Amino acid sequence: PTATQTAVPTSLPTVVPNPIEHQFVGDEGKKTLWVVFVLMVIASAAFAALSWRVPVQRRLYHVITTLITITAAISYFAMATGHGVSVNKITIRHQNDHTPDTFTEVHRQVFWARYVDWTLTTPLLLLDLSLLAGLNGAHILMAIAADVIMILTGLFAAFGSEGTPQKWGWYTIACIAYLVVIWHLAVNGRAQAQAKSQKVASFFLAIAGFTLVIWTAYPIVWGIADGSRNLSVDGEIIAYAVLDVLAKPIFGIWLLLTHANIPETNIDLGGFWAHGLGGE
Ligand code: RET
Repeated sequence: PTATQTAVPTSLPTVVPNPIEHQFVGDEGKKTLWVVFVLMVIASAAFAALSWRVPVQRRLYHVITTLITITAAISYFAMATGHGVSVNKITIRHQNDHTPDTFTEVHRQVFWARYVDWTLTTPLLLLDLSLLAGLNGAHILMAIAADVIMILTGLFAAFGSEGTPQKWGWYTIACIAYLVVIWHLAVNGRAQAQAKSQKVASFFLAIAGFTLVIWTAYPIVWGIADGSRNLSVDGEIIAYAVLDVLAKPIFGIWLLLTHANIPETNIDLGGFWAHGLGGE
C-alpha cells in the first residue's frame, strides 16, 4: 500500500508585517523640555523669595503658587530625562478599492508625566483663583473635583483605542468636566468677586479671563497632537511648553505682584496657619 501523499508546499506563505511609523521626541523637543525645567526652577525660587518679604499670615497665595511651579519643574525633569513617557500603539486601516485593506502601525510617545503634573497643579491654580474670588467651600470642592475628572479622563483618552467610542468618548467626558470648571469660575467666581470689591472684581476678571484663554488652548493642542496626530511629538512639546509657561510662571508672578497691592485679596487664615495648634 502506498502512503497517502500530501502536497508539501514548496514555499511557506510569508507574513508581511505592517509598516511601523515611529513618532518620537527629537533634539528640539528635548531641548525645550530642559529649558522649561530651568524656567520652572527659577520661577519657584522667585516665588519663594517673594514670600519671605511678607509675614507668614500673608503667604497663602505664595505657598500655593510656589508648589505649582515646583511640581512642574519635577515633571519637566522627568520628561527631559526620558521618564514619564510611554508608547501608544495605534493600528490605522487604509481602505483600498480593488486590493485588500492595508494597515500601518503608529507608535507615538505619550508623556503621561504631564497628566500627573496637571492633576496636582490645575487644582492648585483653581484654588488660587477661587480664593481670590472668595468662592465658598462647596463650589471650590466641586470645581476641583470636575478638574481632576477632566485631567484623568484626558489621560484615558490619550491611551484610548481608535475605531471604537473609547478615545473620543473619554475626550468628550473631559470636555464636559471642563465646562463644569468654567461654569464655577465664570458664574460663581465672578459674582463672589463682585461682592468683595470693585478692585478685586476687575482683577479677577482679567486673570480668570487670561486663564480661560490659555486653558482652552490645551484641549485644542491635544486634539491636533494626540487626537489626530497632525502635530509631531516635538511640535506638541513646544506648544505645551509655551502654554505651561504662561499658565504657571506668568500667571503666578501676575497674581503675587497684584495681590500685594490689593489688601482685599488677603484672607484671614486664623491661628493655625501662622502659629500651629495648641497653646493660647
Ligand atoms: C485635556 C484633554 C481632554 C480634554 C480637555 C483637556 C484639558 C486640559 C487642560 C489642561 C490645563 C493645564 C494647565 C497646566 C498648567 O500648566 C486633558 C488636554 C478639556 C485645561 C493649566
